[in-house]
Amino acid sequence: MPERKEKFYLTTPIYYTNGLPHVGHTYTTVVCDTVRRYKRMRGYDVVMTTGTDEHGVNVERAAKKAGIPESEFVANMAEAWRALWDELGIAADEFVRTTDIKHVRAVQWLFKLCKENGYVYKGHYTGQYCIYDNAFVNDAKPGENCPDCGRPLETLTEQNYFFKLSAFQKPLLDFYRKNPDFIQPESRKNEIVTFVEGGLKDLSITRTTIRWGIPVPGEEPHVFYVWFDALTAYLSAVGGPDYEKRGMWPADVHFVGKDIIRFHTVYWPAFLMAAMLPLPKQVWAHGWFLMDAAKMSKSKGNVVLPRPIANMLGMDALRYFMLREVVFGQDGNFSYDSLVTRYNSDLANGLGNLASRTAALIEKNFAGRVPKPAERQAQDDALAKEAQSAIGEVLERFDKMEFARALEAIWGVIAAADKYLTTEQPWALGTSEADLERKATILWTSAELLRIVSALAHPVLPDSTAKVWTLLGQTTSLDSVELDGLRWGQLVPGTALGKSQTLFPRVEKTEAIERIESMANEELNSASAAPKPASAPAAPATTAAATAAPVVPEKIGIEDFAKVEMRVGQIKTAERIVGADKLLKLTVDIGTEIRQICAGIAQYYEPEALIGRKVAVVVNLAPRKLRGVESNGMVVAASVGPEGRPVLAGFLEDVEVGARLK
Ligand code: ME8
Repeated sequence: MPERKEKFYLTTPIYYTNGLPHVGHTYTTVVCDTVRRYKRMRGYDVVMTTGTDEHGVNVERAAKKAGIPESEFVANMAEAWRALWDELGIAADEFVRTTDIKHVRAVQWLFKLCKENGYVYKGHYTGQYCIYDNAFVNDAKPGENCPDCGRPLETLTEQNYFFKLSAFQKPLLDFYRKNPDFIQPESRKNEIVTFVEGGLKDLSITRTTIRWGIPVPGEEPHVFYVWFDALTAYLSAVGGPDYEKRGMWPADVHFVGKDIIRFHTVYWPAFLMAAMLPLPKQVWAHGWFLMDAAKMSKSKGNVVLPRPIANMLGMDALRYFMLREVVFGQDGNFSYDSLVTRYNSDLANGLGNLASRTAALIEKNFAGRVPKPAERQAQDDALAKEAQSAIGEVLERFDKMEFARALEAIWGVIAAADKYLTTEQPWALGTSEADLERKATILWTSAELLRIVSALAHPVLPDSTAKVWTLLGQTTSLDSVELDGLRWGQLVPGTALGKSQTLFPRVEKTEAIERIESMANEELNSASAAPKPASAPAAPATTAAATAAPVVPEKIGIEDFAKVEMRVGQIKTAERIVGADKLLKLTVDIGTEIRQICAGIAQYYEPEALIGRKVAVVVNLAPRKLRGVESNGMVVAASVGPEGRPVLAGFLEDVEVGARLK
């Protein structure tokens, strides 16, 4: 652990604003957020930057298609990206937009430095240009397709400002040699070194054919070309020209996908060298998330959306799956099947089950207080040893960005604890003094193991581990726990357990996948049908908030309608959900049982005013999780006005609770 707080600055790419964020973007961002949380728990002063790349031809075209000004288009998009990151528990410290004035100033400042130092000149350029990737393709011939996205290239001649990239071949090669960890993973380093050794051509960094960009001061109509603009965002987020004041630059690590490694390890250090500014310490390029063996991408249209997954299984499930399933650095396949399988096996049956079993037994046998362990037996010591040595291993794995291995080590301990409980059978012990002592030792051991596991897994599963932490009666915030001080044996006997809650309810695979897919379709439809490009948040469990595309519905037969079981329900309790502005958590009496239902009405109804109110409830809807809270049914509401204000359906006459609507 650093003695004084050392700084750690990390970034995600600045994402293009011409499409919805998908699981690929989510992956880089979740990785970055995990490392951010981890470093904080190691005592660093951490800043994480993400943001949106808002200039260029694609945005110009997309805004035109949407029929709105570019500035409005990008503002909507930036909001949609920001909202999604919030929902996924991503706590970036800086969200930089390339249309921010502070960014504009930073780009113009960087250009001035490069120019003053003699690395910028005016010239003409004719080349093959991919408008989708915003890049000239060196050596391509007219009529060829883009080697990256496969779409036709366009021939372009322009007067441009050029950056003397050719002057940086040797300085870059020297830099790579002196900083062997700069390019990660190691396997990608050779690719870059070979590229630079092959010779570097000067780079055009401004355009006159694009309107939507940052102007080159005094040189209009020149605007900065996408990469000179975008890369500077990392610096503008932490002070731009005043970067020294903030003390965060240079970046400790830029996380990127392998598609943009060259821009980050060749262009970016060269721009900074030219400006005589400090260089980032590391660029980490991970592999692709593939869907049906092809790279998931907006242009191919084979994307998986993160929000429906988070709504159904909780954001932690998505975060866990992405980091556990793929070896960081390599490509990995995305499949709903493996997502739900992992959810049920590792989260519901693994961590969730261990937590609920342990808490229930402590509740039952020790009145909800952590028991005092008595004499330890060899198997208790063995488990303690395993957990203690996992701490060291997990920290080492996280340090090396081996997320899958770190999680494997944590889940290895969970499995050992599960086995321990099954063998020791604390539930089968009686009430004699010896039995009670043994029970106390076993349950303390199990609870202590859970405490360790929660702290270790917190960077990946921030929401659910915090719940386990509270369940174990821990009052400090888990975020502020220092991993370096984590040791076996710190769980204080006598601590009162917190309120128990279901962490990961088991789901039926087919139903869960259908539900996720249908929410994803709804989101894609609403995004493509809406006049604005922003991805509307997924509909909570009320028809009022449904934002489906205005397609003409097919007529259905009475037998289809009969499949929907609607009953009169009476609201018993209503409360707001922390962190979910739109949702209320209701308990509703439907005649045969009391159901927990989440409804997207929080902005329009006060919880207290709902108690006792009779509502129409769809009772045979598959349960799902909204913002991590289980919702078992749907309250029916009208959607009123352009903003879709929910108005609860009700009855003018008194009706019996449980009566069926037909
Ligand atoms: O390139 N698998 O933005 P972008 C894994 N604006 N990661 C993926 C992925 C996939 N299938 N698809 C996308 C840009 N990503 C520029 C960046 S930075 C100064 C400017 C992730 O919206 C991955 O991190 O196309 C990739 O590098 C990034 O999204 C590309 O995002």
